[in-house]
Amino acid sequence: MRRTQVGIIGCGPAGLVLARLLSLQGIECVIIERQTRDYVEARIRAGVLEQGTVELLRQAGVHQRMDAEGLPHDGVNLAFAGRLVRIDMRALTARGVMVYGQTEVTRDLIAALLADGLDIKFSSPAVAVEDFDTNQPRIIYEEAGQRRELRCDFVAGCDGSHGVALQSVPPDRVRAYERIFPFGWLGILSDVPPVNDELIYANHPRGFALCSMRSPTRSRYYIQCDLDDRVERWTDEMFWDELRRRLPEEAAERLVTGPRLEMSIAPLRSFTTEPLRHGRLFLVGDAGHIVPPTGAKGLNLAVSDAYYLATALTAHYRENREDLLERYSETALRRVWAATRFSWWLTGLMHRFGDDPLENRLQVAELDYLASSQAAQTAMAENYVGLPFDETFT
Ligand code: FAS
Ligand code: PHB
Repeated sequence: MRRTQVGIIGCGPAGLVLARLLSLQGIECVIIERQTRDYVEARIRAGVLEQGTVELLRQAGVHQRMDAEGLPHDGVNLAFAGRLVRIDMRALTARGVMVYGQTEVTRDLIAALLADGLDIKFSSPAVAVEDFDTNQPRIIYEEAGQRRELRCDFVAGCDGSHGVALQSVPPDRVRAYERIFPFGWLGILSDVPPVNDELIYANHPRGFALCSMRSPTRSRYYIQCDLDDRVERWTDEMFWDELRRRLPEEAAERLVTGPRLEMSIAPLRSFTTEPLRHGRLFLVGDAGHIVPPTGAKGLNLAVSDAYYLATALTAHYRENREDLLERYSETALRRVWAATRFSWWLTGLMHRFGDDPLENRLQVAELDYLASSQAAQTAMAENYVGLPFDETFT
């Protein structure tokens, strides 16, 4: 039976950032990942990094490509009623965001960890976490079809939504808060120049639209779609036509279209479990909470959870302290709830929920207020660039 200090289930941003921060502190860990390396490195997900995430990736020494290829953004744009309003985040908060794909962040972290000799067991699905109420928890996993056990001091469940970590906890020990939104996002990735040099979030009577990018030559667009919609139903032309309809004229005219590299539908869901600690099992990232992607918070929350847990584990191993491990759940959840509230608010403001014309009129009225109030813009900007980490957590 293999033994390690921290057993990590999942090779997404949460597991990778945690492993990197722990390795830099000389704390031994092993990552158990059910997919192949190629699969993990090909996944297309988030694209906006908060300033706090950018600073943490620099501290972790995995920033070279991000700083060379990432796109720093000082502003974000809201489109509604034919208008385009820019929120100058830099002027309002002295902070910005970085547009750099989660795919690239994942590749950079895996490369750095493997270069340091970290053991990442790809194609090894974990099937259960056991004995997490003792000081010797075990991860049961399969490797090359064989049942294996990894004995640890601590287990970090970084296995995303519907992972085995949370499923290993008796339901009566978990409080869950869930909302499934009555629509999804149909997203396209295409090698065309972005319609704008900053993101555009569009509120339109036909539904929400988002203009994002991965580079000056690769764009990522989303349109609100019905939950039961199917990618097969959409030709590229249909997607571009519908997107064009939902953008203000000045942007619609500039839209460059092209063939899809990828097209997929993501459901919109808000899900939070409490607590994030069960004995010596810690939930990190999507394993403990999901936010709708409107606020671009999912990846960033995975990183902040990993930061808090790495800080707590380092204090445990270095100074034999238990206080930060005890405070991990409440501290991480405080930031999670703040991001959940913001993602909920922006989703409510920018999406079409039904045919009630009053609803859209109220949304436009709130957007009009946002366009004219520095106080409202500052509130939005400080949430979008990312609320500060808890400085007392040291
Ligand atoms: P992840 O889901 O990234 O990683 C979990 C890992 O655990 C995966 O590699 C999985 O294979 C592995 N795993 C699962 N079960 C396992 C088991 N039993 N054994 C071993 N390994 C196991 N956020 C945005 O801000 N913008 C977006 O546009 C956006 N788009 C998204 C699209 C999709 C389809 C999804 C699902 C999420 C999207 N998100 C987006 C949110 C996303 O960025 C997540 O918040 C982020 O990936 C969370 O990172 P992790 O917690 O590491 O979980
Ligand atoms: C993306 O670029 O994929 C993206 C950007 C902002 C969001 C969601 C997704 O809010």
